Amino acid sequence: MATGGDLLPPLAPVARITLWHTMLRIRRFEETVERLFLAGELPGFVHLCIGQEATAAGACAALRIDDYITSTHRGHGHTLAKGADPARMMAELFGKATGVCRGRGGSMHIADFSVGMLGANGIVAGGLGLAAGAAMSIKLRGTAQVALAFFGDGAANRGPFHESLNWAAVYRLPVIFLCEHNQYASTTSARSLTAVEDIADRAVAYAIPSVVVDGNDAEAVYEATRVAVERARSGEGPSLVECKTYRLRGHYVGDPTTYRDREELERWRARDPLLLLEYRLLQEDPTRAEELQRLRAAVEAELEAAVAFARTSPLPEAASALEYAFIG
Ligand SMILES: Cc1ncc(C[n+]2csc(CCOP(=O)(O)OP(=O)(O)O)c2C)c(N)n1
Ligand SMILES: [Mg+2]
Repeated sequence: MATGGDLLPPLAPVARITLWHTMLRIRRFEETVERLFLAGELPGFVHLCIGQEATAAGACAALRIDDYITSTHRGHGHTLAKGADPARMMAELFGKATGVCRGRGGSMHIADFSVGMLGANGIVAGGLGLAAGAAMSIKLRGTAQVALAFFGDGAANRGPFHESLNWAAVYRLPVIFLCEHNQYASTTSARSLTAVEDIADRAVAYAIPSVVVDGNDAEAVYEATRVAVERARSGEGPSLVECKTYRLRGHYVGDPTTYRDREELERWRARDPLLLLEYRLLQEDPTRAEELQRLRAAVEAELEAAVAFARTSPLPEAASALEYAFIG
């Protein structure tokens, strides 16, 4: 096992503004995607992570570009936070040839290997095994990388969760299992179908250290992930980080969300991760307002350019339909 990757220090003030900026980029990207989808401009099916931006931004801030992540069906935030180009991501969602997967992946199978993003996944819990496999390859190749799997509370009730944790523990793999506990799996509340309050409790069964954090606090997510990454990089094996959060939108765009009440939604809306960090940053130093405003404008310009790029890009050639497919 190679050790000695750069260990990251606690966040400096400027890095906390970057964290807020990343969350804003995700929020505005997804609000735009929602609007475009409802206008009929995007094919397929779209799951948004609005309300959960702190987990993507906080966790990826603790990773290097050559570290790996695996994602879920709700993967735009993870992909952006890991460093993918929003214009090529937008083109992917439009199914265009200039997309990060040449228009073949779309929202639910978005990936960008150039920034270590190994893929969103239509199979719930599919990413855990892929991350354990990536971590196995890191160990065999002897590099100082780590792998991190984002997964949901619903995924923790599937077999691959248990298989991946056991495998990672036995081989002391450099992997972080990061649970985005957003209280629901589709329309089912975790309370009704998950026997434990904290998914982190299950890590004990595999001798894996775990921690539960406020998943709407990007700094807390960063700090917990940083500790887990240090453990992985120094050869001490896997960790589980559970982030308590909430999706402020439906399971998918178009979900009427009749299964949750208004009061619950309002309670979580008041804990919007972007507002929480913005409040903290401005409380400490009100003069930061100008900087935040400048970043807001930059985000809008970036998005406008991304949408224009996606709209004007060509669709893949029909004759290329079988390219990049593995045909036995
Ligand atoms: C193996 C499998 N079973 C069921 C589904 C249908 N499905 C898609 S998303 C989802 C809920 C997943 O919940 P969770 O893991 O908590 O992620 P969240 O949607 O909350 O981000 C389900 C059941 C699927 N895609 N794959
Ligand atoms: Mg969930």
